[in-house]
Amino acid sequence: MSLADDLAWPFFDARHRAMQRDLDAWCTRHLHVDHAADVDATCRALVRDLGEAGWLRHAVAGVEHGGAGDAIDTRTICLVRDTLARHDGLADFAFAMQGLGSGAISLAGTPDQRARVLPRVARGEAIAAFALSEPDAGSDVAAMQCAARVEGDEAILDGEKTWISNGGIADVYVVFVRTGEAGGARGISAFIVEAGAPGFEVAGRIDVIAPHPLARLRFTGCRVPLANRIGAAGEGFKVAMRTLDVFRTSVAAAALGFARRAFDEGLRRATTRRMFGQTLADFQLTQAKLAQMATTIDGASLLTYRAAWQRDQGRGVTKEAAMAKMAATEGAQQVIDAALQMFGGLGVTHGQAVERLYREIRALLIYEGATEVQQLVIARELLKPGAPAPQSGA
Ligand code: COS
Repeated sequence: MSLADDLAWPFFDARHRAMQRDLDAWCTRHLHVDHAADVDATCRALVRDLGEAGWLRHAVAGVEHGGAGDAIDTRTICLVRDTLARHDGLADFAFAMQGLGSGAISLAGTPDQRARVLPRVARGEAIAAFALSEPDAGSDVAAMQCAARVEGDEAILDGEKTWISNGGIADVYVVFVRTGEAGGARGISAFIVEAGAPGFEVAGRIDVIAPHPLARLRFTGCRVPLANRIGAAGEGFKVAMRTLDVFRTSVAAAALGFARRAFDEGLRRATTRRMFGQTLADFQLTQAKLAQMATTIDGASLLTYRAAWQRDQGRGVTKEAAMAKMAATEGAQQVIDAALQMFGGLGVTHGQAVERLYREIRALLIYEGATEVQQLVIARELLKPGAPAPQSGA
């Protein structure tokens, strides 16, 4: 269940193995995050360091725009997140949000939009954010109310967004708004909004159990050039879903990184903690727990890298990404909880890795589509007309 073992799977090429080995070594040398320090300053520094070291090139597409390849390589993104998350959750956050925040531009931006934004994101000189959720439109994205009307060659945005990661520190926001070409999902468009645009403000910061930059955004007559629209008018929902197809799989990878770290911590504890004249690992109860944790991690890893590999083959992955996200995040929570239990009272003490992991994993079961949304997505794919029919018995 170590990532080094999983890299032998046929999902990967030699370049993936080399990249992961180098990143892991870089993390050991460079990642010493002070979790007591100011979270905004820490995230800015992490983006800068990841950019300078070249790791953010994997978060954007297009070699001419500073990307590592012409298309986003989902396996690489997942390996980066799996590795960073095992070392430090905030480093994973910093990497992931550069990718999610600029993902719509990588996937559907015009050449001009890509040239304007992606090189800065890849170098860590601009911080990106993805603004989709609203107070009354989280799981039900198509219910969004934040709207834009067109006047000449400008779009004028009015409304609110919430739960926006990097809100407050981002330089570039991809904002999804209702533009009214049709009702529901067919009347949404995506726009690039630069921090500092007149009429755009951070309405408030949100404190969460695993601190990271998170905010509510407000748009009041905020004017942006129509040239900042990503994709065609009314196509924003599909752009959002295509972006999530990539990044949902990578959330699964981050959950895996957390789970692998928890397993390592738990194993170390189990083999060194003595009680009743033996180690914790000598108890069959502990052995059963370790076996369950390892199996959960391997299952989640297979689902995650299956989805990543399948997308890199150019095939649809809506169902596979949803399966991976659901299984890996739910599984990681169980693994982390079991590891924490092995630490007894120490496990809930601030400063312990398992305590931090316990707080860090929780949001992953909610953002980029809660577990219940993933179940909905999987079931819809299974029940779609044209989905493979059940085979009759032998
Ligand atoms: N890729 C491309 N297109 C997609 C797509 C995907 N993965 N998923 C849906 N679409 C398309 C559909 O094909 C449909 O196109 P047509 O209008 O041409 O038929 C359109 O988008 C609308 O799809 P659908 O009818 O499924 O929309 P719903 O409003 O029913 O979508 C779910 C429901 C739950 C799937 C969607 O709202 C969702 O994913 N919600 C969770 C959002 C989320 O992750 N929020 C967190 C924000 S980031 S922290």
